[in-house]
Amino acid sequence: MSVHLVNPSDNSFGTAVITPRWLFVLAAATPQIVGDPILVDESLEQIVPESIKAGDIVGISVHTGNALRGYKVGRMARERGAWVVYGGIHATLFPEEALELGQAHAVVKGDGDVAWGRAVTDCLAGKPEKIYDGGLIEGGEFLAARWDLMRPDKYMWASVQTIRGCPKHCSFCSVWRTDGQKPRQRHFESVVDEIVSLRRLGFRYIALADDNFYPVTLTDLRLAREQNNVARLEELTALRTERFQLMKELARLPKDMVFFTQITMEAAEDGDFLDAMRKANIKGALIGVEAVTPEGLKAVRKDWSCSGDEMVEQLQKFKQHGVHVLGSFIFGLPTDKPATFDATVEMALKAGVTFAQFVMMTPFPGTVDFGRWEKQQAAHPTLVAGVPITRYWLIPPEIRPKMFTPHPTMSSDEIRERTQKVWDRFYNWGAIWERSACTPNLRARIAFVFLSKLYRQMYAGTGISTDSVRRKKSKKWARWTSRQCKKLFQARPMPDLKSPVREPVPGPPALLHPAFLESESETRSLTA
Ligand code: B12
Ligand code: SF4
Repeated sequence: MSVHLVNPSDNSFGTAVITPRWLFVLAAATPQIVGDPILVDESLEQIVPESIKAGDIVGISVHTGNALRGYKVGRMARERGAWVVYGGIHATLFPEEALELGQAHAVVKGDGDVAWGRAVTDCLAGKPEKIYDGGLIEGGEFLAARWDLMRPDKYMWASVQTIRGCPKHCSFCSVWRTDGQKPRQRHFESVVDEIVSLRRLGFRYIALADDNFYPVTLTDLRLAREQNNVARLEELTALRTERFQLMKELARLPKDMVFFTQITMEAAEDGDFLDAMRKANIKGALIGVEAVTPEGLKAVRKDWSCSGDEMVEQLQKFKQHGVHVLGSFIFGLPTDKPATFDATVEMALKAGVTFAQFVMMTPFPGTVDFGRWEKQQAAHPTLVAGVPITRYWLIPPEIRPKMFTPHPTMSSDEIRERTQKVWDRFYNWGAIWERSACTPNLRARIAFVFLSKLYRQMYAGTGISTDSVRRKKSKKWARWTSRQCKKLFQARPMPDLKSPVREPVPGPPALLHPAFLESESETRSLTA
């Protein structure tokens, strides 16, 4: 018998931008007794049904966007006599749906690092439980991925997670609810060893698949000190110190390595942190800007973020410290007006963000927005092809609306068209060429142009467009461009590369305070 792990996708491009990390982590979690699992990433190519035999175990990961395809794969596998197990964020939130529509034998909720092994063992014994609660494991328990099972020629970037969870509570985001508000930080040694194994294979571009790379703000530290909360101050300082240790180690890796992460804009306050990022070759970060007006920020519960010129300045700080920004903006918020679209793109251009994404408001399950919408819909549910709109992921993609929640003043079409125009303006050839000046040489500049166009095509071209000819053309273009980009990202493998030698530290590492937590003596009196 074999174990198969399937990453479902309706769109196969032959080459993918980023490795789906769960696939390689679950491979590491697969009990040795069943041998190496067979990994199928459908964003490369679709699964071959004949590869599944009776008695095999098939693990399928679903997020909301690929749930429908995932259920189809599961039904196919069950029909062929396999054990079917689901996991991932969507299955965590809707286990009953996976059992019913995906014909699962079992669903693993939460983290799979430990629970997947139990599910496999029980399937082998012919007695899987319906639900396994993987919960939220500690950072130290996160498994390193099995990169030896990856096809390196198929991906541009590999992904390594350094931290899970986020202390914020944005209304459109499920992370703080499903992954917790307590940051779960992985030991930096494990992160670095994994990155070294990827560089050996020829990967120099690594996406740090983090919820928020800056888990401790200066305000958090200040508050803990003002409240005389020594335990909290120690805890936060330890987290911060380990962030710096990680970055120090990353800085010792081959100089051609490039990292990219996700971070909140608050990091602009911390020059030391941004400098450490630059030295660590963390050259870019996705920042959820979401909205540019105070009303918009309040609507998404991000009123801790600044707006207007202050926002421009904060975004510019990243670039000044050598960290490029991929700004992420949401359109379709109830506070949006027609003028918001131009104001947003102008802000993005003024702030000099290197990349930007403009997504349309989607109520993802598990979020505050989703809960509110579901309540509103409860009395008179809107149906599309017989499916309640609050289960939009079950509507066939060809007839699925592009927006789900009505806007008080604009139609969905108006929002979609205006969003498309914003993408077109931000990613026109002239604007991209101008932005590409930030690269060090012509080769990098060409890579930048290709990547910008690919990014725009993959997100805006296939997602927003309602016109099927445009969508098809867009997919073809994305397929061709991704092949060219792959070549630009390839690096010479370094099979002999070793992890940097770590000197044994006598006792716990010295805790790193920011300057405002001042003199050593005051710190000692607080933590004594
Ligand atoms: C890195 C990341 C990205 C990266 C890389 C994506 C990639 N190809 O890997 C980028 C920036 C490209 C990205 C894009 C998007 N992302 Co994203 N992303 C993440 C992030 C931060 C980490 C994902 C990750 O790699 N984690 C590491 C792995 C190891 O963890 P994991 O996937 O959760 O898997 C564990 C468990 O879930 C479980 N498990 C998972 N699968 C299975 C299967 C089985 C059988 C079992 C037993 C267990 C199991 O075990 C694993 C190990 O513990 C998550 C947030 C999060 N905390 O999950 C959001 C997240 C997954 N993204 C999200 C979204 C919405 C998107 C976008 C739609 C954003 C947008 N509007 O464009 C796109 C969609 C891209 C796509 N088509 O997949 C949402 C999904 C919400 C939902 N309900 O589906 C999340 C949860 C963030 C959020 N704000 O809520 N994303
Ligand atoms: S959107 Fe970002 S900052 Fe807000 S809760 Fe989610 S991960 Fe945290």
